[in-house]
Amino acid sequence: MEDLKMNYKFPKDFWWGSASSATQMEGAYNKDGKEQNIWDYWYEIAPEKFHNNIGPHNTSNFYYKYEEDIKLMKELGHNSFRFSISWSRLIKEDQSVNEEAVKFYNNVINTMLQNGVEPFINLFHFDMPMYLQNIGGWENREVVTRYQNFAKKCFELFGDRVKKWFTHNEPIVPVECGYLGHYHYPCVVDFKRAVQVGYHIMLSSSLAIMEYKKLNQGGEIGIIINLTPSYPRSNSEEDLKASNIADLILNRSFLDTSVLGEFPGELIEFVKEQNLLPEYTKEDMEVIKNNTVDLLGVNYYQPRRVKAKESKIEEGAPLTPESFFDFYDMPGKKINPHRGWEIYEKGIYDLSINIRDNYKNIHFFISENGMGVEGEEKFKVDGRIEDDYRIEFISEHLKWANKALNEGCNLKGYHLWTFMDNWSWLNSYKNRYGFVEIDLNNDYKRTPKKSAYWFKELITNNGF
Ligand code: BGP
Repeated sequence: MEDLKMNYKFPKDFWWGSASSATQMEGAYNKDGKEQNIWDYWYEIAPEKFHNNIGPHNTSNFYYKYEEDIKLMKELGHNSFRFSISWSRLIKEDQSVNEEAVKFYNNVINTMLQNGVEPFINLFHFDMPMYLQNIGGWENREVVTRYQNFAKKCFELFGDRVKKWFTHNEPIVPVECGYLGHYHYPCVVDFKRAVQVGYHIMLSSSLAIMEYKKLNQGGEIGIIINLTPSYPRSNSEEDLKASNIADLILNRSFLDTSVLGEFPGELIEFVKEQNLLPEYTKEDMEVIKNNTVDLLGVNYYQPRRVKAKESKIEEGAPLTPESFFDFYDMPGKKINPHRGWEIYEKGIYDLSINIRDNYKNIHFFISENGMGVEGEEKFKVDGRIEDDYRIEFISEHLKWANKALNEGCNLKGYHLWTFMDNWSWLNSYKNRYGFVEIDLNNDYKRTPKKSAYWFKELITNNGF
């Protein structure tokens, strides 16, 4: 790839670190009062859905090993780490607070602060408590209120020390995977229900922001969105239109709402035309308008290459966003062969410029970016994984991030997905993403990979 320049310097106070989520790393799925979430339940009824039948019960055990892990973060030079609070661990079905969970999260937060690793906390990372899914999950307005209460409780319990909060991780995922595809429970394909879910998630985000502001705790609150810049195949009217719809549904429905406080007018038109309008109230729309985010986390993995609809829609097939556009295979594109995702480093620059120019130049950070690799053991030399491909992946993305920074983008940090290899939705341990290897056959022993030391050096120099 084009070498943009030789030295890449980042600001002194740049946030360097990594991200993970409760279900993917905690373990102790049924210990100390934790109740079931949709993942625990789904694994119970359909273990064959999960790669090698490994479910969320087999994670890296951060619940028991957090001290060791946080010390390792410090050793590796990280100044921040994002994790999520498990709703079904903290709040019981009878709505009381689980004191064991409070103790655990307090210990984690305090240990992080003692080690100079700033906690960034996210409230929802795909893990709906089963007792709430049973009453309709995000389709039910009551669940939005229950989330609002959960968020408020988290701020009250931990907000004296935690100054970076996020309401959701990738709000589109429960919509797209749970209600437009078969990837997440409840595996429904119904565009209208999906729109209701998306609307309620965005409303819940604004209500959490409202609660946070009332408490005046002196921190910041945002949301984490996975932006997938949408590139049309050509400049033909049809391709441009298709790419615009993809962008509208997949990016702007979440980005505009969070930062600007309104659903894009075009999206509302589209939803009305297709008879997909969700149930909403004027009061709730006011809440969305008045409670926008202070900062943004952007997860960036891959772009979307879009063309006008060419494939036939099967008779009787349900309406989905993909009824309105097709994806196309761009010749010569770079691919991560393990995960099948396109690698397009410049996407990070394009999305940054978009935020600078169209979203109030709000401050944001890259909250996830990473490379999942299958069979990493084969890159082991003298007991350590020599993941030069990951070093290249990170540095190529950082070059473009650096260019964005130099052109006035308000970029504050970079977090890799993820700190240590973790369990993933459906794919379990198929693709490894971490700076640190987890040995599943040896009590989840942690061993830093080559990239961990390279990243440490980068942090020490604030550049490379
Ligand atoms: C993001 C999620 C993470 C993580 C990552 C990698 O979308 O926020 O939870 O899993 O993607 O994806 P995967 O694990 O599916 O390869």
